[in-house]
Amino acid sequence: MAKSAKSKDASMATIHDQKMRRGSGGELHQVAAGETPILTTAQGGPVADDQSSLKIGERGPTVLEDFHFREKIFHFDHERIPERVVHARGYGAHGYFENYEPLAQYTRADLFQRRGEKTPAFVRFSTVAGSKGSFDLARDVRGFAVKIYTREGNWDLVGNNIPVFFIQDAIKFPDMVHAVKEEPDSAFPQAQSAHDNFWDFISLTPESMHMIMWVMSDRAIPRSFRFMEGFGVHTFRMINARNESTFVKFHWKPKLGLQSVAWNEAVKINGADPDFHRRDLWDSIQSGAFPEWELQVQLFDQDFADNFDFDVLDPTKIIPEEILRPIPVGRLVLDRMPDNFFAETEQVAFMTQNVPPGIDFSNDPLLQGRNFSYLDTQLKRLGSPNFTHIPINAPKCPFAHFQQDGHMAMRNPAGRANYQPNSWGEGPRESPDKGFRSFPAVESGPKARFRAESFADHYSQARQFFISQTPPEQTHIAAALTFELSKVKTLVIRERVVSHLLNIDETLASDVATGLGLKKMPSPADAAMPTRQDLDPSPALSILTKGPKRFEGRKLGILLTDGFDNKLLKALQKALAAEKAVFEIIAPTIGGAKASDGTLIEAHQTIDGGPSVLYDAVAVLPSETGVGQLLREPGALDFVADAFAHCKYIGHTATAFALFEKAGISQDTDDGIIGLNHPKDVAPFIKELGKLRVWSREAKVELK
Ligand code: HDE
Repeated sequence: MAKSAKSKDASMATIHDQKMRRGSGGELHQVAAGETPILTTAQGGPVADDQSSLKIGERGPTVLEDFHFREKIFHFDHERIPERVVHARGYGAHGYFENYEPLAQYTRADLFQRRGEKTPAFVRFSTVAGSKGSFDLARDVRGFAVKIYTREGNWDLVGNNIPVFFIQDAIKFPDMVHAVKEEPDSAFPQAQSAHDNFWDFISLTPESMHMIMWVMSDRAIPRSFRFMEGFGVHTFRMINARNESTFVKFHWKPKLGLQSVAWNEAVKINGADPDFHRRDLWDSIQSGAFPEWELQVQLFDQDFADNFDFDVLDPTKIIPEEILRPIPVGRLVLDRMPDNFFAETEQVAFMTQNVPPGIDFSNDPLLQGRNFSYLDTQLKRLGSPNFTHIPINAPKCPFAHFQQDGHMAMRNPAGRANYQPNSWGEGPRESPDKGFRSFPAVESGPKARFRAESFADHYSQARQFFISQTPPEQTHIAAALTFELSKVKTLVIRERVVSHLLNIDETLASDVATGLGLKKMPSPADAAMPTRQDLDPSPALSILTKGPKRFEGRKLGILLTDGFDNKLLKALQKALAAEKAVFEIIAPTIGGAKASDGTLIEAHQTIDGGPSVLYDAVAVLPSETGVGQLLREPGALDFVADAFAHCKYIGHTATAFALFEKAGISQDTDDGIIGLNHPKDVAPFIKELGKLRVWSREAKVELK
């Protein structure tokens, strides 16, 4: 009693010399100088006792009068808002977009007018199918949604890490999403497309075949958000001050190159660290290694559109970069994590229809449908038409309108006039000059439910994607299809998918059919149009040809035991720092390992907590005696066996041989197993690491 009375007195005494601190939601907390802030109710009333509810007698009933208890529980009961119908699991960060050169020739959008100008931005990356608490490394498309707070309002470029989509018309979206989500009767599988409903829908939807090639490729299991491309997908328009339109496709190119993981690795990462992608973004931004992407645009006119092989309004098609070179126009840098996940990342509301003057839509039927859906979904999720009052969604430029009232209205316009025109000389008026004007495209035609004839080719670009991949990437696509279809229980669905693959690539179809143990090859699916065989491979579609060549931004896992060579470790750490790469020490105990010179190095992970799937490459540096301990640890055997099977570079001391032998690894398999016995061995090892994987090992992996 005496104690709480004292703290209350203190709050009253210092009420005049408070420092005010603004929380992430914008509210003011009272912080008495040099003192812990006082806990209050949401009404600001100071709380004396937050440990026990108000009762009649020590063992008596709780009373309704306890307003602090009731407010606290009431608020807790209402903490959840509906998760996003799709893209529920996501992670966001703040940053900025920096414009390279004025783009006035193509667009009047203000953010593109001045060289070197920085505009604040917020990005949310996501998976599509899983719920909010699902794991990060699902085989799935990744959302890449960018909100740029321009001086002319927010521009949301709500893209994905894959430049095409499953369907051609928004009216199919609910079917597509229902099919991929957990099945409605059993409520599983979670965050996985490997089930009957998904493949049933796909096998009956030939327009999805190009997208299927992408989601069965390694693009769908990225190593990090930092190493993915982003795409606006649809054709948009840029409109200049003379009201001239140029078609545009938007691309985000990661500065550190593209990188994905192996499927077997992804499955294990999900167990070892379900937050693998979140943690990666958090760690890199917190350590000052700010992720960066270049914005590139493919610009084209009506003439190009009319002569291109496919319809530029069809979101299941790309324009290969070799045909139309993307032009760099700026860069996006992420340099700050949100103060609060819920306030910012969960409540951020992206909307495709948020475009500034100078950016406009095309008639892509998917984009047109999205422009309805995103506004609608915000009302459901955020519960009020005033969701733009939430700081993360509010424009950062001046804004003025006559919208008023509604739930949670934070900022009603002041003054008498709440309409216009008015005679009071108050309030904003529209500006024909500065305001958004839609491009006056001329449209005509009968009213009907159309699917354009020009959208009918479903296989040619699927084939082009497949033949553009390197052999290991092609193997991964076949393996992914085999894996997914092996989870499909209905034989006819498996056969139907193979019948589509026959229209894409015969070898792919026969590899999958063999993998599935199909008794006989089905006939090719009926195709609205024959598959074109004359499209050239597009090397830009391969991840491996866009690799980083450097180890920058990557992580080495260093497995140590007592008695390790500290000089070697120091040389390794120095070289990694020079490469701007990071490392973690893995040791039998979290207390660390003692070097032969007596130095104690703390561990970041124990062997079970830091399996090699969490690292881009590994170094195994046990001492002569320490290796004996590793031989008894199943986790240590998995550490090296997985690193080997996942084609990673493995640096090692000669003392590690015994471990390799027990794990069934033959050291002379390839050049990716590199001796690290002396500090001078470090430089060549680090140089090799830039290649990231020895994919040629994949065919040879044989764990004895
Ligand atoms: Fe979305 N999508 N989508 N989508 N989408 C949503 O909006 C929708 C599509 C994408 O991090 C929803 O706020 C329709 C393509 C991202 O908050 C919803 C169609 C692309 C995000 C919605 C599509 C995307 C969403 C759910 C078919 C890549 C997450 C919650 C016409 C270009 C944004 C929400 C974030 C989210 C509708 C197809 C990207 C329901 C109707 C194609 C990155 O409004």
